Amino acid sequence: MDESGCRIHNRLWRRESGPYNIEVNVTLEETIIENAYLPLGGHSKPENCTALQKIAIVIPFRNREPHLKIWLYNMHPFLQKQQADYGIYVVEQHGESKFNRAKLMNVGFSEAIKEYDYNCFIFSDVDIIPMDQRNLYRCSTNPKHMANSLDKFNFRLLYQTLFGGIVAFTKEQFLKVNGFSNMFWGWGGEDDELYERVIAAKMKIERPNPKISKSKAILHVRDVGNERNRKSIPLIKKAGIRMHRDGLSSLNYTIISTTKHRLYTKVTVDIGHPE
Ligand code: UDH
Ligand code: NGS
Repeated sequence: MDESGCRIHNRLWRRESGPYNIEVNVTLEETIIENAYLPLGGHSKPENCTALQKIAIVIPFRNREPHLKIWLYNMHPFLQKQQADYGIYVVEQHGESKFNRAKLMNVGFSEAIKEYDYNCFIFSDVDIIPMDQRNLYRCSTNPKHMANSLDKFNFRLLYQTLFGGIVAFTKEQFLKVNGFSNMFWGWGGEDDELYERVIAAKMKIERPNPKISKSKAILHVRDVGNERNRKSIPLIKKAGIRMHRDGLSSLNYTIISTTKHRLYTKVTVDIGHPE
Protein backbone atom coordinates (compact mmCIF):
# COMPACT_ATOMS: atom_id res chain seq x y z
CA MET A 1 0.00 0.00 0.00
CA ASP A 2 1.23 3.52 -0.61
CA GLU A 3 0.02 6.54 1.40
CA SER A 4 -3.08 6.70 -0.77
CA GLY A 5 -4.47 3.30 0.22
CA CYS A 6 -4.06 2.09 -3.34
CA ARG A 7 -1.42 -0.33 -4.46
CA ILE A 8 0.71 1.13 -7.20
CA HIS A 9 1.83 -1.56 -9.61
CA ASN A 10 5.52 -2.22 -8.90
CA ARG A 11 6.69 -2.60 -12.43
CA LEU A 12 4.80 0.43 -13.67
CA TRP A 13 6.13 2.41 -10.73
CA ARG A 14 9.72 1.49 -11.52
CA ARG A 15 9.35 2.19 -15.19
CA GLU A 16 7.72 5.53 -14.53
CA SER A 17 10.19 6.76 -11.94
CA GLY A 18 13.01 9.08 -12.82
CA PRO A 19 12.88 12.20 -14.92
CA TYR A 20 9.54 13.08 -16.33
CA ASN A 21 9.20 14.75 -19.69
CA ILE A 22 7.17 17.88 -19.38
CA GLU A 23 5.32 18.68 -22.54
CA VAL A 24 4.85 22.40 -23.14
CA ASN A 25 3.62 22.50 -26.73
CA VAL A 26 0.12 21.34 -26.06
CA THR A 27 -3.44 22.21 -26.91
CA LEU A 28 -6.47 21.93 -24.68
CA GLU A 29 -8.18 19.91 -27.40
CA GLU A 30 -5.62 17.11 -27.30
CA THR A 31 -5.75 17.06 -23.50
CA ILE A 32 -9.53 16.65 -23.69
CA ILE A 33 -9.20 13.82 -26.22
CA GLU A 34 -6.62 12.03 -24.09
CA ASN A 35 -8.85 12.35 -21.02
CA ALA A 36 -12.13 11.62 -22.74
CA TYR A 37 -13.28 9.33 -19.93
CA LEU A 38 -13.02 12.03 -17.24
CA PRO A 39 -16.34 13.17 -15.82
CA LEU A 40 -17.10 16.88 -16.21
CA GLY A 41 -15.26 19.01 -13.68
CA GLY A 42 -12.00 17.06 -13.92
CA HIS A 43 -12.66 14.74 -11.00
CA SER A 44 -10.96 11.37 -11.33
CA LYS A 45 -10.57 8.41 -8.99
CA PRO A 46 -8.83 5.06 -9.29
CA GLU A 47 -10.96 2.27 -10.70
CA ASN A 48 -9.78 -0.71 -8.71
CA CYS A 49 -9.24 0.61 -5.20
CA THR A 50 -10.46 3.21 -2.76
CA ALA A 51 -7.95 5.96 -2.10
CA LEU A 52 -7.63 7.09 1.51
CA GLN A 53 -7.01 10.68 0.55
CA LYS A 54 -9.54 12.67 -1.40
CA ILE A 55 -7.56 15.51 -2.85
CA ALA A 56 -8.75 18.92 -4.00
CA ILE A 57 -6.13 20.74 -6.03
CA VAL A 58 -6.73 24.46 -5.79
CA ILE A 59 -5.13 26.76 -8.38
CA PRO A 60 -5.33 30.56 -8.04
CA PHE A 61 -5.92 32.06 -11.43
CA ARG A 62 -6.32 35.11 -13.64
CA ASN A 63 -5.27 35.44 -17.31
CA ARG A 64 -2.91 32.47 -17.37
CA GLU A 65 -4.57 30.25 -19.98
CA PRO A 66 -1.25 29.21 -21.62
CA HIS A 67 0.07 27.92 -18.28
CA LEU A 68 -3.18 26.24 -17.32
CA LYS A 69 -3.15 24.29 -20.58
CA ILE A 70 0.34 22.95 -19.86
CA TRP A 71 -0.53 22.18 -16.24
CA LEU A 72 -3.63 20.19 -17.20
CA TYR A 73 -1.92 18.28 -20.00
CA ASN A 74 0.85 17.10 -17.72
CA MET A 75 -0.97 16.74 -14.40
CA HIS A 76 -3.99 14.61 -15.28
CA PRO A 77 -1.88 11.60 -16.32
CA PHE A 78 0.60 12.28 -13.52
CA LEU A 79 -2.09 12.18 -10.83
CA GLN A 80 -3.83 9.19 -12.36
CA LYS A 81 -0.61 7.17 -12.35
CA GLN A 82 -0.42 7.94 -8.64
CA GLN A 83 -3.89 6.42 -8.19
CA ALA A 84 -5.19 9.69 -6.82
CA ASP A 85 -8.81 10.48 -6.08
CA TYR A 86 -8.70 14.14 -7.03
CA GLY A 87 -10.60 17.17 -8.29
CA ILE A 88 -9.13 20.29 -9.89
CA TYR A 89 -10.44 23.71 -8.82
CA VAL A 90 -9.27 26.70 -10.81
CA VAL A 91 -10.29 29.74 -8.79
CA GLU A 92 -10.40 32.77 -11.02
CA GLN A 93 -10.33 36.28 -9.63
CA HIS A 94 -13.00 38.38 -11.31
CA GLY A 95 -12.33 42.04 -12.10
CA GLU A 96 -9.30 44.26 -12.12
CA SER A 97 -8.39 44.71 -8.48
CA LYS A 98 -4.99 43.62 -7.22
CA PHE A 99 -4.48 39.86 -7.32
CA ASN A 100 -5.00 38.08 -4.00
CA ARG A 101 -3.57 34.58 -4.31
CA ALA A 102 -4.21 33.66 -0.68
CA LYS A 103 -7.86 34.65 -0.62
CA LEU A 104 -8.46 32.66 -3.81
CA MET A 105 -6.99 29.60 -2.04
CA ASN A 106 -9.46 30.10 0.82
CA VAL A 107 -12.32 30.34 -1.67
CA GLY A 108 -11.16 27.14 -3.39
CA PHE A 109 -11.10 25.29 -0.07
CA SER A 110 -14.55 26.57 0.92
CA GLU A 111 -16.15 25.73 -2.43
CA ALA A 112 -14.47 22.32 -2.82
CA ILE A 113 -15.72 21.03 0.55
CA LYS A 114 -19.28 21.76 -0.56
CA GLU A 115 -18.89 19.30 -3.44
CA TYR A 116 -17.12 16.23 -2.08
CA ASP A 117 -15.66 14.80 1.07
CA TYR A 118 -12.15 16.14 0.38
CA ASN A 119 -9.66 15.57 3.18
CA CYS A 120 -6.46 16.82 1.51
CA PHE A 121 -5.89 20.16 -0.19
CA ILE A 122 -3.00 20.90 -2.49
CA PHE A 123 -2.69 24.62 -3.15
CA SER A 124 -0.66 24.99 -6.32
CA ASP A 125 0.49 27.78 -8.59
CA VAL A 126 -0.52 27.21 -12.19
CA ASP A 127 3.05 27.39 -13.46
CA ILE A 128 4.81 24.64 -11.46
CA ILE A 129 4.95 21.09 -12.83
CA PRO A 130 6.67 18.14 -11.10
CA MET A 131 9.41 16.43 -13.09
CA ASP A 132 9.41 13.09 -11.33
CA GLN A 133 6.53 10.66 -11.15
CA ARG A 134 7.64 9.51 -7.67
CA ASN A 135 6.77 12.93 -6.20
CA LEU A 136 3.58 11.92 -4.43
CA TYR A 137 0.85 14.54 -4.55
CA ARG A 138 -0.49 13.64 -1.11
CA CYS A 139 -0.99 15.20 2.30
CA SER A 140 1.14 14.23 5.22
CA THR A 141 1.35 14.25 9.01
CA ASN A 142 2.41 17.90 8.86
CA PRO A 143 1.69 20.66 6.36
CA LYS A 144 3.94 19.95 3.39
CA HIS A 145 5.90 22.41 1.27
CA MET A 146 6.22 20.76 -2.12
CA ALA A 147 7.90 23.43 -4.27
CA ASN A 148 11.28 22.98 -2.57
CA SER A 149 13.28 21.94 -5.63
CA LEU A 150 12.58 24.24 -8.57
CA ASP A 151 14.66 24.38 -11.74
CA LYS A 152 14.67 28.22 -11.60
CA PHE A 153 16.56 28.05 -8.28
CA ASN A 154 18.87 25.24 -9.40
CA PHE A 155 16.82 22.78 -7.33
CA ARG A 156 17.86 24.47 -4.08
CA LEU A 157 15.70 25.91 -1.34
CA LEU A 158 15.77 29.70 -1.65
CA TYR A 159 15.52 30.18 2.14
CA GLN A 160 14.75 27.90 5.07
CA THR A 161 11.22 29.13 5.72
CA LEU A 162 10.13 29.28 2.07
CA PHE A 163 6.55 28.04 1.84
CA GLY A 164 5.54 29.23 -1.64
CA GLY A 165 4.48 27.64 -4.89
CA ILE A 166 2.78 24.43 -3.76
CA VAL A 167 1.68 23.41 -0.26
CA ALA A 168 -0.39 20.44 0.92
CA PHE A 169 -2.65 20.52 4.00
CA THR A 170 -5.09 18.00 5.37
CA LYS A 171 -8.48 19.49 6.12
CA GLU A 172 -7.68 19.48 9.86
CA GLN A 173 -4.32 21.17 9.34
CA PHE A 174 -5.85 23.90 7.20
CA LEU A 175 -8.70 24.53 9.66
CA LYS A 176 -6.19 24.68 12.50
CA VAL A 177 -4.45 27.69 10.91
CA ASN A 178 -7.77 29.23 9.81
CA GLY A 179 -6.57 29.03 6.20
CA PHE A 180 -4.55 31.77 4.56
CA SER A 181 -4.82 35.44 5.48
CA ASN A 182 -7.29 37.36 3.28
CA MET A 183 -5.29 40.57 3.60
CA PHE A 184 -2.47 40.10 1.05
CA TRP A 185 -3.12 42.04 -2.15
CA GLY A 186 -0.40 41.93 -4.82
CA TRP A 187 2.71 39.78 -5.02
CA GLY A 188 4.60 38.30 -2.09
CA GLY A 189 4.45 37.47 1.57
CA GLU A 190 1.18 35.54 1.87
CA ASP A 191 3.09 32.26 1.79
CA ASP A 192 5.54 33.47 4.47
CA GLU A 193 2.53 34.46 6.59
CA LEU A 194 1.04 30.97 6.18
CA TYR A 195 4.35 29.52 7.36
CA GLU A 196 4.10 31.67 10.52
CA ARG A 197 0.57 30.40 11.10
CA VAL A 198 1.75 26.81 10.92
CA ILE A 199 4.45 27.51 13.50
CA ALA A 200 2.02 29.49 15.72
CA ALA A 201 -0.34 26.49 15.59
CA LYS A 202 2.56 24.35 16.89
CA MET A 203 2.89 22.28 13.76
CA LYS A 204 6.04 21.56 11.81
CA ILE A 205 6.46 21.65 8.09
CA GLU A 206 7.62 18.78 5.95
CA ARG A 207 9.36 18.74 2.60
CA PRO A 208 9.88 15.89 0.16
CA ASN A 209 13.34 14.69 -0.84
CA PRO A 210 14.53 17.44 -3.22
CA LYS A 211 15.88 14.84 -5.64
CA ILE A 212 12.34 13.57 -6.09
CA SER A 213 10.45 16.85 -5.89
CA LYS A 214 12.39 18.44 -8.76
CA SER A 215 9.89 20.64 -10.59
CA LYS A 216 9.74 22.99 -13.51
CA ALA A 217 8.64 26.58 -12.91
CA ILE A 218 7.53 28.14 -16.18
CA LEU A 219 9.28 31.49 -16.52
CA HIS A 220 7.13 34.55 -17.13
CA VAL A 221 7.02 38.29 -16.58
CA ARG A 222 5.22 39.82 -13.62
CA ASP A 223 1.49 40.06 -14.23
CA VAL A 224 -0.30 43.37 -14.47
CA GLY A 225 -2.38 43.69 -11.29
CA ASN A 226 0.05 41.64 -9.22
CA GLU A 227 2.63 44.27 -8.30
CA ARG A 228 4.80 43.65 -5.25
CA ASN A 229 2.94 44.02 -1.98
CA ARG A 230 4.75 46.65 0.10
CA LYS A 231 2.57 46.07 3.17
CA SER A 232 3.38 42.45 3.81
CA ILE A 233 6.13 42.57 6.45
CA PRO A 234 4.06 43.93 9.39
CA LEU A 235 1.29 41.47 8.55
CA ILE A 236 3.73 38.55 8.54
CA LYS A 237 5.14 39.62 11.93
CA LYS A 238 1.69 39.54 13.55
CA ALA A 239 0.53 36.32 11.86
CA GLY A 240 0.13 34.36 15.09
CA ILE A 241 -1.91 37.12 16.74
CA ARG A 242 -4.19 37.73 13.75
CA MET A 243 -4.58 34.16 12.62
CA HIS A 244 -7.86 33.35 14.36
CA ARG A 245 -9.73 36.40 13.11
CA ASP A 246 -8.28 36.70 9.58
CA GLY A 247 -8.78 33.70 7.32
CA LEU A 248 -11.49 31.13 6.66
CA SER A 249 -13.50 32.50 9.59
CA SER A 250 -13.66 36.01 8.09
CA LEU A 251 -13.81 35.06 4.42
CA ASN A 252 -16.40 36.81 2.28
CA TYR A 253 -16.83 36.58 -1.45
CA THR A 254 -19.42 36.46 -4.21
CA ILE A 255 -19.42 33.61 -6.69
CA ILE A 256 -19.88 34.90 -10.25
CA SER A 257 -20.04 31.41 -11.80
CA THR A 258 -19.04 27.80 -11.23
CA THR A 259 -18.45 25.96 -14.48
CA LYS A 260 -17.72 22.29 -14.92
CA HIS A 261 -15.22 22.18 -17.76
CA ARG A 262 -14.00 18.90 -19.21
CA LEU A 263 -10.72 19.00 -17.33
CA TYR A 264 -11.42 21.17 -14.27
CA THR A 265 -13.97 23.09 -12.30
CA LYS A 266 -13.68 26.82 -12.73
CA VAL A 267 -14.92 29.01 -9.92
CA THR A 268 -15.02 32.67 -10.90
CA VAL A 269 -15.28 34.86 -7.86
CA ASP A 270 -15.51 38.47 -6.81
CA ILE A 271 -13.22 38.79 -3.78
CA GLY A 272 -13.52 42.56 -3.46
CA HIS A 273 -10.57 44.90 -3.24
CA PRO A 274 -7.96 46.08 -0.74
CA GLU A 275 -9.43 47.98 2.24
N1 UDH B 1 -1.58 34.17 -10.78
C1 UDH B 1 -2.46 34.27 -11.86
N2 UDH B 1 -2.63 35.46 -12.47
C2 UDH B 1 -1.98 36.58 -12.07
C3 UDH B 1 -1.08 36.48 -10.99
C4 UDH B 1 -0.88 35.26 -10.38
O1 UDH B 1 -3.07 33.27 -12.27
O2 UDH B 1 -2.19 37.64 -12.66
C5 UDH B 1 -1.49 32.89 -10.03
C6 UDH B 1 -0.84 31.76 -10.82
O3 UDH B 1 -1.36 30.54 -10.39
C7 UDH B 1 0.61 31.93 -10.43
C8 UDH B 1 0.46 32.25 -8.93
O4 UDH B 1 -0.69 33.06 -8.87
O5 UDH B 1 1.33 30.76 -10.67
C9 UDH B 1 1.66 32.95 -8.32
O6 UDH B 1 1.94 34.17 -8.99
P1 UDH B 1 3.28 34.43 -9.80
O7 UDH B 1 3.46 33.32 -10.80
O8 UDH B 1 3.25 35.80 -10.33
O9 UDH B 1 4.40 34.32 -8.70
P2 UDH B 1 5.89 33.89 -8.96
O10 UDH B 1 6.53 34.06 -7.63
O11 UDH B 1 6.47 34.92 -10.03
O12 UDH B 1 6.00 32.59 -9.64
C10 UDH B 1 6.65 36.23 -9.68
C11 UDH B 1 6.83 37.02 -10.96
C12 UDH B 1 8.21 37.53 -11.02
C13 UDH B 1 8.60 37.86 -12.41
C14 UDH B 1 10.00 38.34 -12.40
C15 UDH B 1 10.65 38.17 -13.72
N3 UDH B 1 12.06 38.13 -13.55
C1 NGS C 1 9.94 36.19 -0.99
C2 NGS C 1 8.47 36.48 -0.88
C3 NGS C 1 7.66 35.20 -0.97
C4 NGS C 1 8.04 34.44 -2.24
C5 NGS C 1 9.54 34.22 -2.27
C6 NGS C 1 10.01 33.49 -3.52
O1 NGS C 1 10.65 37.39 -0.99
O2 NGS C 1 6.29 35.51 -0.98
O3 NGS C 1 10.20 35.47 -2.19
O4 NGS C 1 9.52 34.13 -4.63
N1 NGS C 1 8.21 37.14 0.40
C7 NGS C 1 7.89 38.45 0.54
O5 NGS C 1 7.70 39.18 -0.40
C8 NGS C 1 7.75 38.97 1.94
S1 NGS C 1 9.93 33.72 -6.08
O6 NGS C 1 11.34 34.08 -6.24
O7 NGS C 1 9.72 32.28 -6.18
O8 NGS C 1 9.10 34.44 -7.04
O9 NGS C 1 7.39 33.19 -2.30
